[in-house]
Order: sequence, then structure tokens, then C-alpha cells
Amino acid sequence: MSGPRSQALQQRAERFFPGGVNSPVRAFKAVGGSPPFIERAEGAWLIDADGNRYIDYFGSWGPMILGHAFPEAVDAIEIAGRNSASFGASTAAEADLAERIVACYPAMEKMRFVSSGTEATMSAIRLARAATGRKNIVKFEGCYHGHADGLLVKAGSGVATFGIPGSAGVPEEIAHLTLALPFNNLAAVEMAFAAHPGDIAAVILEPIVGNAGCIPPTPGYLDGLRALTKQEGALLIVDEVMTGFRVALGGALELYGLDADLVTLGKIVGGGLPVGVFGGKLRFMDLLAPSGPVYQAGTLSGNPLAMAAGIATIRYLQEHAGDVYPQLESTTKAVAEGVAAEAARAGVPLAMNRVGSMWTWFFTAGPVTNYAQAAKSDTAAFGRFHRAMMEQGVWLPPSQFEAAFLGTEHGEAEVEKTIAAARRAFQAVRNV
Ligand code: KE4
Repeated sequence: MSGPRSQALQQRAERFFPGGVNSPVRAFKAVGGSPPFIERAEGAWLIDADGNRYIDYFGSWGPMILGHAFPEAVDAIEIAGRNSASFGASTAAEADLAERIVACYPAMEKMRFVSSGTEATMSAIRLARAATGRKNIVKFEGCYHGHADGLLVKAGSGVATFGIPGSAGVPEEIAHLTLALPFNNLAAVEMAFAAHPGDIAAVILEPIVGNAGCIPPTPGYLDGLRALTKQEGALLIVDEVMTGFRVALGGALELYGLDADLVTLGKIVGGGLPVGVFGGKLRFMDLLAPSGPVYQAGTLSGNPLAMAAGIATIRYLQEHAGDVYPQLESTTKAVAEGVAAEAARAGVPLAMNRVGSMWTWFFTAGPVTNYAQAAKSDTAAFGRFHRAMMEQGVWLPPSQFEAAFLGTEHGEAEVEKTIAAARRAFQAVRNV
């Protein structure tokens, strides 16, 4: 339960912002309780306006892989800030970061910086439509790629029928250009291409779903999508906004040896500052203005403070990848499996999916290999668990359908505290 100062801040915020927040998930609607307001954070810990401390397992929704207030990023932002926050003109720092990105993502032969993941995926789709002269897009249920109209789409009645608006304000005409298919089901994609031959511009996916909770690709699925899109002349857009630099230095593309026509990045690449990136093969990227006819622009694209934070973060990950990723793997394995063991001991049905340092405890027996199976989770039980963990100073993502993350500053003390808190929290889950 948040303290009196957070509650007062929430009341003030509700005067200015719908729901008192600037992004819906922060409102805790899915888990109940009122959201604490953060005053500062350090390492693996958040400190709220009432001085309460929490172990942070969402890390700004991914970016804080090196912990909060990572010293080299803080220093870099401070130095850049003294030279002015923004120029609206080119700087060396943009290519400095791009050089580091392309070293990790060779598929990104050229790229462009934007200020969010939404801008990155929206722009990648526009490029794909221009490159193919086709209008339709395939996405997957449970995958979230930001809030551009064409991506806020729910599955239509049948696999081959086009989407229906997933949000008020999205016109049917736009939703009908998107086909939402079940993840981890290649036959559904084959059927869609058969039903719409020569009409599908691109397939966009989270290579490891994070936005339905963590759902890894089944063996062969990604390679199957790559082969199918190549055969059908459609682009494969791999959205690594969440998985990029998270599951490996080279993201899911490195982990699964996958090639992509276009790739999107965000979150970690900006070190916590607003950065999105879209990039890919030269023949597509050179269609982009001012080289080609596809328009895309942004006042703060390549912002010098964001570049500085991104460079400091990616440089550290590149220089220490041999230690960072094994450490993240072992810490995450310990906490994810330790909590799952407590659920089993308490007789609470739980399916745990994990890839590296992104994972989800689904409150269902499982397995969870697609959104329909994830949706069987007992979200009320997850809500009770979330509230009981918050009361013990452990802040999980406030939704059953989100991935949890940890960073290099999470250690044994945090793991032990989390498992002990879960032991007590599962009692709260059961005793209703
Ligand atoms: P942004 O526009 O929020 O920077 O990025 C959109 C986006 C694109 N692609 C993937 C795979 C993403 O996960 C996201 C954003 N992720 C959510 C959390 N699951 C952002 C948190 C929020 O919406 O407040």
C-alpha cells in the first residue's frame, strides 16, 4: 500500500493526467492498490515519496539493465547537458552510438534514431509498405509494438480475416489492414499468406514475446517465419525494443541466429533516456527521406543527452558482456526458480517462462506458448500476489501480462529477500 505522500501526489496527478499517469500500466489497475510515487532509485532499489524501499523487477520496463543511476551514464548525461540539451542538428554522438549498435546488430546496415519504440515500429512498417507496394501487415496476438493505430488491432474472427480495432479511435479501415495471428503457430501464417497472396507487406513480431508475459518462440518457429516471408516477398520486422541488449548483446537475433529485413530497438539502447531505433538492409533504409520517398522525421531524434546515455550503457555492455550476461542468467535463474518452488510448496498453480533476465510467473498450470494460454492465468491471484509482494518491498511489473526484468545490481541479498517474500505472499494468494 503506498504511503500518505504518494497518495497525495496521486490525487494531484489526477488533476492533470487521465488516471493520474502518463502511461496506463503505471496506474496499477490490473493489480489493485495505489501506485507509489518514486522519488529516486539506486542500483536494484526504488525509493518512494514516503521513503519506502522496493526491489525493482521492472527496471523502467527494461532499460535499467545496469541498475539505476549507472555512474557512467549519469556522468555522460551531465557532461552532455552542459553543452546544451538539444541542437536539432547532427552531432558525432549519433554515429558513435550507431557504430556500437551495428557491431551488435549486423542486420542494421543503416538505421535511424527516433524517440520511442512506437516511432520505431511505426516507421519500419511504413518502409515495408513502400518497399513492397503492399498494404497489409501480420502481427501476433499478445505482441505489443507501441500504440500506432495499425498496431492496436485484435484478431479478427478467423485466422485469415483481418483485424478489428484494439482501441477506441482506431478506424476499422486501418485495423482491417492488419492480421493478428496466434504466436508460435506457423500454419496460421501460411494460411494467411495463402488467403492474401502478394498482399502482405511485412510480418512484425516480438521474437520473444514480453507483452503477454514472457513467451519464448518454439523451436523452428523463427526460422520458419524467416523462410516464409522470404518465399512470399514480405519483410520480416523483428521488434527487439524489449529483447535488444536484454537476452544477449545482439538480442534475440544473436540468440537464435536469425536474420531480419528490419529491426527495431528501444529501452536499453537509450540507457533510460528516450531512444528508439529502426534499421535494416540498405535497399530498404535508403528509401527513407532524404535519400528516398518515404518520409519520417523527429525534432529530438538523436538527442545528444540520449545518445550520451546510450553510448555509456552500450559501451559497458560491449566491454563486459562476458561477465554481464552469465551473471544476469544465474541471478534470474535463482530468483525465478526459487519463487516457482515456493508456489509449488504452497500448492499454487504457476507456469514460469524465462529467457535470460526476462521472465514471467503465470498464475496458471501452463504451459504458456501463446496468448490464449497466457489469458487462462488467474489474474486475481496475480493481483493478490503483487500486492503482498509490494507490502514486503518487492515491486513486480503491475500486470500478469508483462515480463519482469532484473539487472547487474541485483544480487544474492535481493534474491533471498524476494524468495522469502514470495513464501509469505503465496499464503495470501491461497487464503481467500
Ligand atoms: P515505447 O513507445 O513505449 O517506447 O515502445 C513501444 C514498444 C515497442 N515494442 C515492444 C516490444 C515494447 O515492449 C514496447 C513498449 N513496452 C511497454 C512495456 N511492456 C512499455 C511500458 C508502457 O507502455 O508504459
